[in-house]
Amino acid sequence: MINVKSLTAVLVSALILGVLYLCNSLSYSRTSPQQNITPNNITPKNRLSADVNAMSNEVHLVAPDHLQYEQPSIVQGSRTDVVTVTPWMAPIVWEGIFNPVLLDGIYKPKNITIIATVFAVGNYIRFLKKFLETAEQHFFVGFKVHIYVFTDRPNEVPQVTMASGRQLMVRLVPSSKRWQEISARRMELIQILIEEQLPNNRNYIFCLDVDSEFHGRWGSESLGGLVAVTHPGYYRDARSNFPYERRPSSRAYIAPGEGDFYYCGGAFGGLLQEVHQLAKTCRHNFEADAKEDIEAAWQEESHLNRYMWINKPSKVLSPEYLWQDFKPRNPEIHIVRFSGVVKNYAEIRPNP
Ligand code: UD2
Repeated sequence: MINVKSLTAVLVSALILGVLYLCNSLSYSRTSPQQNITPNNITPKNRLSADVNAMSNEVHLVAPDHLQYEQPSIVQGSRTDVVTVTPWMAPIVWEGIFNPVLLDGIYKPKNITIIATVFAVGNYIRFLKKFLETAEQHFFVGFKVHIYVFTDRPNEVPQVTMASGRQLMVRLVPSSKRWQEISARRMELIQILIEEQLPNNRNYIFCLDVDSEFHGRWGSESLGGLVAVTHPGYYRDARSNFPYERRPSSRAYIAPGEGDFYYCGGAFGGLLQEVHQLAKTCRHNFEADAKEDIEAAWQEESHLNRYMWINKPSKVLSPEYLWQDFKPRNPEIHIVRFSGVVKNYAEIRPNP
């Protein structure tokens, strides 16, 4: 015989559990993926959906139905002269290893925005016109692109006609008497830009030197969680010869037997949340060093190299993605996509 008292107790408990379950589901549905989650308002409850959103761009690659493209092969590749994967299994991007039609077919429907930052402080404003004009021709053509120009001379920002979906944003920054400070402070300003202006962490960002021009496609093949570019000056060298910071007292220190590649300070990128972490860490370490009167050998580039050694990039771009105009092309460089122009340091820098 069922006792009436215990039956009532069971029914009341079931009712309470049901109400609790409903409240719980409602509170989760308020943090649906559509909600605008910024890095500043990520709480433990919505952190998961923000991370999944960002990651899904990286892991969920959907090709358009019936897209026609060349058959891929795992036994014959067009590049046998270079290494195309790191020991931690990240692709190294060279001309010939990727299919631009297929990659654009996968990434264009994702409706992502590519953000680029470029600093043109003091005399470096003179490089901005060519940078912007050539970016129009080669940098993520057909994608939504937002270029943030940081300058102390907003009136000298050139007028460049931009295609639909592409925008230029100008941010005022103070000038400085030291080029080292201008270069290094970029990490702080990139960190703040991401925190305050770029809430959608599904998007990608590339941080680029202004004294450079595009010459060939730089597109969806370069997208990745954390993206580094191998420096054109050192990619054939032994790591003991890399210009890493060698003083153990610096937070950028890397010992002669350590490190993977020497990466450029002039081009790096990835998902917003990854680059935010990188910029925040490099800024913190640069400033902590400064309090102890240490400036790493190559300022933020040294800190970036230290960061990338520990936090391995998920995609490595070959020196096609940042060559130097004064260097003759090596045979493995089939295309130069982006390169630093020849400049007279004494003429353009505020200090020697
Ligand atoms: C290398 C790096 C650079 C940076 C630097 C170390 C490459 C190709 N370049 O170049 O990114 O890591 O070493 O600090 O990897 N800038 C101004 N106004 C100035 C000085 C600099 O706007 O007066 C900005 C500008 O965007 C420039 C960037 O800072 O492109 C780097 O300065 P740089 O080009 O003079 O540094 P460089 O050639 O030593």
